[in-house]
Amino acid sequence: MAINENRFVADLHKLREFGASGVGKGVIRPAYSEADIAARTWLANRMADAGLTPHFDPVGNLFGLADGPSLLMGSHSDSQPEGGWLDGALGVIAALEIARSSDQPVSVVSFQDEEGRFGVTTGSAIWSGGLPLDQADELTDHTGIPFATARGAMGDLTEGFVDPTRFTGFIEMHIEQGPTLDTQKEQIGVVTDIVGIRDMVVQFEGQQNHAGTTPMHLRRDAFQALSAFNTRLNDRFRNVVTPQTVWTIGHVDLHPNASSIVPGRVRFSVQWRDGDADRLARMEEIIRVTAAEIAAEMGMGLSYGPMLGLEPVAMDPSLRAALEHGAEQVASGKWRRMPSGALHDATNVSRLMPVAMLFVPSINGISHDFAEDTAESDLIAGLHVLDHAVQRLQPKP
Ligand code: HGY
Ligand code: MN
Ligand code: MN
Repeated sequence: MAINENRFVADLHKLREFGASGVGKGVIRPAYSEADIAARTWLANRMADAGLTPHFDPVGNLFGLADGPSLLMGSHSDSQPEGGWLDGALGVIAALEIARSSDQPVSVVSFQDEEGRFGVTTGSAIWSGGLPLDQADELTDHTGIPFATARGAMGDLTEGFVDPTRFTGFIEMHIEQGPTLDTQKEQIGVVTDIVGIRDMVVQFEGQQNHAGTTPMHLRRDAFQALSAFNTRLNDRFRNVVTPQTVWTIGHVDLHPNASSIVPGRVRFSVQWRDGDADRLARMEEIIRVTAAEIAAEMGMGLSYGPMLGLEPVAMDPSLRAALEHGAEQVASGKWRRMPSGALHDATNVSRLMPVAMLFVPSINGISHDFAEDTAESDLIAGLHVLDHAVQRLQPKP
């Protein structure tokens, strides 16, 4: 059966209705939210309609299983707290369309908490054995809710973990989430490698006090500590990083966060990414040394939350070659090989089986924002590349 472009586009828009933000095409569908669980329930029904057997594992990863050995395709359907409609959703719905049109068995997956409400690509990290379930259960989100409690919201739906040996490989289609393809007016990116990441929480504890009466030289102000730490860190990193290295302080919890109180405590995330594991380790050392210096100089207590991370990984050459062949058929002269600076479930799945990834452009390179979008013609081009690749991978009689 041929792929059905209209059905693919209609399902993508249907998924967008779960947690629609009302701003552009944006969605608010964080892992285990009501909208996320409703979307997964709808997806499970679409999988069943496609002749697949829906299966929720203990952490809410949703599989649509084909009978016997199969290729696995998909991505995630949870979103960032302010997310775009395609990040993850595209890979899941494209997989569904391939599964219902392909001659060979294709299973579909939507991993849970790829966006890291509780960690880094949590659902696929647990399934792949990279993160033990008992350790994951102790992780908390930024409001203090434990992972164990959140996944309990899916309790009635879940069964055991799926045996990964039933899958012959994994292909994930995704939006690029960066400017390269859009700037170069290209349609397809075939991923060569996915960068590695480290992510941890740092806390400075000073002394909360009155903002009118506490002399400047007696303060132990947690915000001033964070500010000094950030400036010194940027300076120190300059000797170590490349133009591709990135680091972000993206979440800051300043206590008690009031205009007339010298803040006594700050807890903040530090995340850094690079394609070289040695560089990631060197950056961690710099972070820890710098934080300890600031704490000593400014009279702060210093503590760290759990350090999470994923190693850089290369894509499987034969799956990648099938995608390259498809890209040449569909978008000759308008595709490239490229690394991924964003993280993906494929990194975790590569512990279990060969993996490969395909990108389509992000308009203006914007993602993790309600404004995220891709031209419909590019979404459809990506779907056709997948279709070509899957046909090429079909076992020869
Ligand atoms: O942060 C990432 O790279 C991914 O979108 N979760
Ligand atoms: Mn994603
Ligand atoms: Mn994302």
